Amino acid sequence: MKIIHAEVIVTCPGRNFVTLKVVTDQGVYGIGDATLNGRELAVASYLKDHVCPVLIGRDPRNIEDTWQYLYKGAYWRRGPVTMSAIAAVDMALWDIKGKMAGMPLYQLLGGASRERVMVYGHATGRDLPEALDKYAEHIDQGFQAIRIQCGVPGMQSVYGVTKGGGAYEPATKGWPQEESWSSEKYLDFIPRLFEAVRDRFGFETHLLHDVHHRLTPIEAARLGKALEPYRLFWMEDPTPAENQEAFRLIRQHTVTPIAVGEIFNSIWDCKQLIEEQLIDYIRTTVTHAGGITHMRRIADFASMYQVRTGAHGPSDLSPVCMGAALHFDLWVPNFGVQEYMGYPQAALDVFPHAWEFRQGSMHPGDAPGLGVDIDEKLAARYPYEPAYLPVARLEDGTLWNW
Ligand code: CS2
Ligand code: MG
Repeated sequence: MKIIHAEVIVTCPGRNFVTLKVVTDQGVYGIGDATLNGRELAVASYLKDHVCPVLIGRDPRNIEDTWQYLYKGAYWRRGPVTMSAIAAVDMALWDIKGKMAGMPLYQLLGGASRERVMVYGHATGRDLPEALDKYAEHIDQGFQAIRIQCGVPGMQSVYGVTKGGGAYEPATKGWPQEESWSSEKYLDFIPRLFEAVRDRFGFETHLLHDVHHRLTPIEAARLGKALEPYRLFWMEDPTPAENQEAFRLIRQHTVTPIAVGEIFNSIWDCKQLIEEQLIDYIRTTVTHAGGITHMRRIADFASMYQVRTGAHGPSDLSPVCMGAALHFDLWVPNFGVQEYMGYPQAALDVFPHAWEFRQGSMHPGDAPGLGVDIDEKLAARYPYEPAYLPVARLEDGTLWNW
């Protein structure tokens, strides 16, 4: 069996997505997601110019060998562009293997460890009353886990909150938007948000919050401690994680669980955080962390330290990644939760999928392989549109972590 064709499809049904399609000499093909928000064409070129040519003639059944070939063979290891490209190939090959076997991917991984996958949705409000209303809507939709983000009094823009209300999409067309940030205002307000949520809704629902890399370690420690009475499921990305030792300081002060890893792309990025048990949930994703093959390695390593998975699932990872993630989640023994932000209707139409959402949980479906396809004709109707993630500055103009 041989790969005879590999191509990259870039489409913008509401937002940009990069998809790899790998075709075999037996008529079976597989697809993989290679979307890296705001830097899409770098991965598209990596695939088109450097990876697709060397895939031709390879046996698609040898997934591990192909993974090692692309990882070790490039000499230049890791990084989001490289690892997203490898991930797309890996996903496509697992898709092919599943189709050949006539089995959904989760069956190839070892079968289902649970009936369905618990997902968390985003309740976001420009102010406290709106945030609480959104939280109530999520409870009505059946979510058992809800992330809450809220506008902060005195601050013009906050991560995770749309200016006009409605679904959050951080990437914007044109020049990167500039947001301003005050850790002081944020730290003063956030405990009041959680107090209000627990007062009104009680403790039945898992409560999550994303700090989005904004605090220093000691500030993060203070926040974690202040939030303890509200028993969070997790506090996400409390401080940038390039320096993993920083999390020791946070851990010395608080038992609020910590989730990190959405911008990580290899097991090496999370090694110290996991082996020193400095985090509770690892948020790497199939697309950005080297595909199913590498995610499996990360999850197995994490399981040795009772760290559970909590994969990133924003709208900027395509419905192809969502399918792969759900197969993985259904199998992985140390599953925690899966993020699900949802998609614009146009994106759902371009990517016909077997996965489904119902009452706060999801299932990947039982179609062979990933159970996700791409409608290429429809995709061609939505050409690529340059878009950037915002940048954040402190109130005095200093560039900060967005
Ligand atoms: C976020 C993302 O989902 C999350 O937790 O942190 O929205 C992230 O900002 C985007 O994926 C960036 O592209
Ligand atoms: Mg996040």
